[in-house]
Amino acid sequence: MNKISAEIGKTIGGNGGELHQQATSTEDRLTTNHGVPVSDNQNSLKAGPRGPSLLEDFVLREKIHHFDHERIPERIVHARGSGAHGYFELTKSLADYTTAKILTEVGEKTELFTRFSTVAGGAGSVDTPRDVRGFAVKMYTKEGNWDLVGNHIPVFFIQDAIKFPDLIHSVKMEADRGYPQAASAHDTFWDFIGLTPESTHMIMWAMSDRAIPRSLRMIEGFGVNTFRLVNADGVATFVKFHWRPKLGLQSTCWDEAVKIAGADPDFHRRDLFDAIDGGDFPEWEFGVQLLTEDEAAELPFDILDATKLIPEELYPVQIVGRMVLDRNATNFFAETEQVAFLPTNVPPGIDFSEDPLLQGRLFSYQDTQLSRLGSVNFHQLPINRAKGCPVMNMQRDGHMQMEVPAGRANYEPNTLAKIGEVSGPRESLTTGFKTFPAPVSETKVRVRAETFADHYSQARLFFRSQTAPEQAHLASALVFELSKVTFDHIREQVIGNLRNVDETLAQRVADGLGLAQVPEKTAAAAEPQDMDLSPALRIVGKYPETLEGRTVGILVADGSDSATVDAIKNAVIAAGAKPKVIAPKLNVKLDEGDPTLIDGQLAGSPSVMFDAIAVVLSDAGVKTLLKDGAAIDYVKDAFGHLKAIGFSSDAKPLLDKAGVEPDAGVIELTGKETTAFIEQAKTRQWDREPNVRLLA
Ligand code: HDE
Repeated sequence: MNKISAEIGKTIGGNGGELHQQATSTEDRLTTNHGVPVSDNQNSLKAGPRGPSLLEDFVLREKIHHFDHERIPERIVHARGSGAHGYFELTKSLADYTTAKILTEVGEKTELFTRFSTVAGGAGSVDTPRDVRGFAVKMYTKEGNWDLVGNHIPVFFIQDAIKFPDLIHSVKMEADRGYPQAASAHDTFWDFIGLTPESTHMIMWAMSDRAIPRSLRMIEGFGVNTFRLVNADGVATFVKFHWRPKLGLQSTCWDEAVKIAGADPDFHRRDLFDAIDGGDFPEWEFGVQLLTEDEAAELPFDILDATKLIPEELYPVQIVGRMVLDRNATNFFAETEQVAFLPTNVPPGIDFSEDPLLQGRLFSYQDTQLSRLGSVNFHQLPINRAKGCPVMNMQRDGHMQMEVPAGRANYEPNTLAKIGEVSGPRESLTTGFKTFPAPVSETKVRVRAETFADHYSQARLFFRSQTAPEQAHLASALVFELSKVTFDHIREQVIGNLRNVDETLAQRVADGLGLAQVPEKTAAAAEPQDMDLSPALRIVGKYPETLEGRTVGILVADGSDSATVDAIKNAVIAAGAKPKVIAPKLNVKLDEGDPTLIDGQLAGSPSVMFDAIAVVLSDAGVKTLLKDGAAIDYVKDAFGHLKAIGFSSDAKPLLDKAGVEPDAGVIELTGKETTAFIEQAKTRQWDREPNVRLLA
């Protein structure tokens, strides 16, 4: 602030001018966007201290003008996202199948940027709705960017790209009323789903607990569409891509997800940021399922149909690499918001299949970037720029050109642009991208292939492969969603479809909704088949039980025993998790010692934010907390959400008031013994569920 304005600031009642530092050199000097030094960033230019403001004030006008245009259109789908930088490392060569260097050079690390997202909600919506999660990875390979733009569910709602706008319109907030936000539990979505039986398999996944993940660090990822790998001999192999979280796959309970949305709308974004910030880098295995054309032809479904998966029991996922996310974005907008994924970004050696959903995606993403980022030069933004290799061609100019191409030759071939001995850049028949010459010779038609007709067998496979608690959650999710539907005929249509999946499921949903009878069964285009169950489709039991990467909330108050608190903290850390000490006030006097700072204030840190809880209270402490609804809910919710609860003996009255009944997951902490508590904290208490919740 300069002298005059500081004086004016003081004269007219102060604007904090005396708190503002002055620049000391050109290095720390505030400037306009054009580099003109700014003398006063607190006051606009006025005719006299009390105005009016002057149009001449270019500092003010530039600042407001830029601010007015700070937002770009959010993504029409996947608007809400969180991203991080990291690397891919190949652990096993796929040279027999592909020439892509990223899949053949074992040990090479390739920089990448990953963006996770929800699908339906806007950019400012909450992190924990029931929804599909996007799992998009941009790998900056030596042969150009490879964008593997997948989801956390291996199948999709529709088979043909032409249905995508209808699907998305139906799930987004309803056209006339502008709600609900980030929710599928409404008429238009289920209207579309009921009339689109091909979506039934995906609905099974979307109604399962997979759609309410505990953490973005604990989701699987899938390329969904079938791709091809092409080797040096030009031989193609069909491939499905998989990401597997090292921390295992974990979900929340529905009631928990709803409460997290209120307690911390940024729950997943914060969790990812904090983990990476704290050096706890999330990691995924990268795997492939490989099939020859002949093997694909033998499958009882079409490999080009994105509503189908290939059971891992038939074609195991071969782990060939890993992804580590080890750096948060420096700037959310510049990176996470402006990152532009294109399924068309594939290096030589990876190619597309004829999957009609994928084919539609191949032009859509390029197109959407133009309306979102506003320029054909969006690839020049730092986050989108190919980093593993030079980018050279004769494309020029355009809105927001950020390069300054030198030379006269902006055409090819030419003799004027010299790169070493060559007048380049030039095409390369040996290393350039070559499309796999899949034979095409057919009549032009608008039809759905007969091989896409079976809409229910894999939905049945999914439902029947789940464990009992998972089936109950799935059925209950359907009840919840359909209870929000206001038209009987829509509900009936959906349940009529479900009868093709599993009669007991349809019955449970009808009972859960209180329908007098199960609606009429929908005629299936192809009779559903029973397939061998696939345990790989479960969450429960699929990965080893662990506390790694999780958080344990330890509720304390003045007078709590510090030795017990320390013992739990140490045991939690030893198990790879984070302890968070929660108390009614930010400072607490354990054992009546000196006040220590805790991690979270009780009202703002409900137990939904933790994977297990411990309650360590003195006799006096518990008496106070018995009058605090937040403390009672803390315990009640943890019990209802099937979490392990460790407690000191004096804390027992709080558990009683919260309605906690003894079971294997409710453990009295005696002395420094924490083993039983830590063991139970590694898993949800599924056996408890029938005692705390009525499920369909
Ligand atoms: Fe997308 N999708 N999609 N999608 N999709 C977009 O592209 C589209 C589909 C997926 O973090 C958009 O840049 C069509 C399947 C992810 O930035 C848009 C069809 C799968 C993301 C678009 C599909 C996906 C998108 C919106 C049917 C799983 C977020 C903004 C033919 C394999 C990427 C954008 C990010 C984003 C179109 C279907 C995954 C509009 C037309 C199937 C993870 O171009």
